[in-house]
Amino acid sequence: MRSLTKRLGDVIPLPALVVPEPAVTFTITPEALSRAGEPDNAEVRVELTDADGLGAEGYRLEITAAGVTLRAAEPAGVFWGVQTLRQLAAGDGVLPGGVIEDRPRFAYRAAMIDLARHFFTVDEIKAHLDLLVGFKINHLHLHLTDDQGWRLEIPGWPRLTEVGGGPGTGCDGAGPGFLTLADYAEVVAYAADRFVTVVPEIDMPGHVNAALVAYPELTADGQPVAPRVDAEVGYSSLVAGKEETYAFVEAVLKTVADATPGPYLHIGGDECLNTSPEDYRAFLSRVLPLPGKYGKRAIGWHEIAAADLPEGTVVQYWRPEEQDANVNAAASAGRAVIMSPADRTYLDMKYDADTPLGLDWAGLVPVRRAYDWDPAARLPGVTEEALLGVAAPLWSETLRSVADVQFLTFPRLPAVAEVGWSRQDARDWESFRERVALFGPRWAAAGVAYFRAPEIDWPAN
Ligand code: TNX
Repeated sequence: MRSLTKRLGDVIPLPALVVPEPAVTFTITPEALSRAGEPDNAEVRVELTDADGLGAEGYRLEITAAGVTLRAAEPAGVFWGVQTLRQLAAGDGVLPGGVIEDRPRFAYRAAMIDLARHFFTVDEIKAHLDLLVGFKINHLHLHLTDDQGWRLEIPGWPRLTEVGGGPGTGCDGAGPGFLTLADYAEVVAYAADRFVTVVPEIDMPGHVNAALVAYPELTADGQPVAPRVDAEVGYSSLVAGKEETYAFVEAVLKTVADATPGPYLHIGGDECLNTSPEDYRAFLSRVLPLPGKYGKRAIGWHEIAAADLPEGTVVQYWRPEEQDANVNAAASAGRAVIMSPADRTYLDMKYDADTPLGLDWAGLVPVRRAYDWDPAARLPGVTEEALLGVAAPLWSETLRSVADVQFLTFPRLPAVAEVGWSRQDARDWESFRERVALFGPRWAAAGVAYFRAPEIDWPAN
């Protein structure tokens, strides 16, 4: 293990440019750090200026013996600069001297949490978000509905949450609960205060058993179906040939669009194994225009690339396969792509064969696998220009607590966050391995139940 002398580049994600001034340090007080970003802070002077060409999220930090100057063109850049300062100040408040100039590779850097298979409360979501923003994650994707539960109140459709969010919902019946629209607004506002955009997902036409249980008029024959709390996928479907389907879908999407200030509405579209290809395309031809009708951009899991995609539609690639002709065609036609290949970014995959939580259908995902890949080289023909960014989904079939969430998220989320923020040619596994080790004692002190991955030389906690 190397010595614990602080270095200016010991930041995750790795900044674009680091110019250390090794003879210089500045010691910051906890008070000044907590007020960083506010005016009249003598220790951290903030300047909003676009003189440096830092872009929407970039920032410039200069640490001298006299104090810290943080410059950015936009408030988001100030916020990310403060996250860098927090990491550098960790422990003793000593900041290494020098200059950092930083800006992200991708505009979309997301973490997803599945509230359907196991519900997490507003306070739990907020606490999780606080840990994510430290790594400059700027989108929080909420998977709100699935076979085992429906987690967002929809006025006019009360049984969705009365039944779909009630006792006995979630995998093994162990994850009940739902967000009222007021709860959702609270999460959205909390995220916005941290420069994070909430991306709500209503999964359809598959993954809808909870909705069918609540409203049997949505089933093919109008007969009730039984609730399910197992982890199977691909058995439920909305009915493409029924007008009731579209009345329901439009009411839901309008409610979610109205409640969401961010630009995206995720309509799912994955694993529709019980929907014929014709019905799938017919369904999407009516549903994909709806986000646009309500002022949003549609995102869908990449199976939607089998349908005609309206301009502006975003495709989220999730499979472990090495190519997908439809995604290729969509990218060639100018549709943006989010990369979340399961064999790299799925936080619910086991780290190794002994990991007590998680799944392994996409293989094991040790920290190095989550780190050591290039999103622009993942699918042949889907290059940098087509990419909106990177996302790390956490599906919750096996999760029962916040500690479970943290165990699968840390340290892999920081790895994916660096994939999304830092320049490919500057990234290096050995460097990441050293930098991430520094977070062990910090997470331990904060009570974060991270996984002490054997690939990393963690200091004693
Ligand atoms: C596949 S990823 C799913 C989810 C499961 C996940 C478990 C995706 C778009 N669909 O329904 O929860 O695998 O890893």
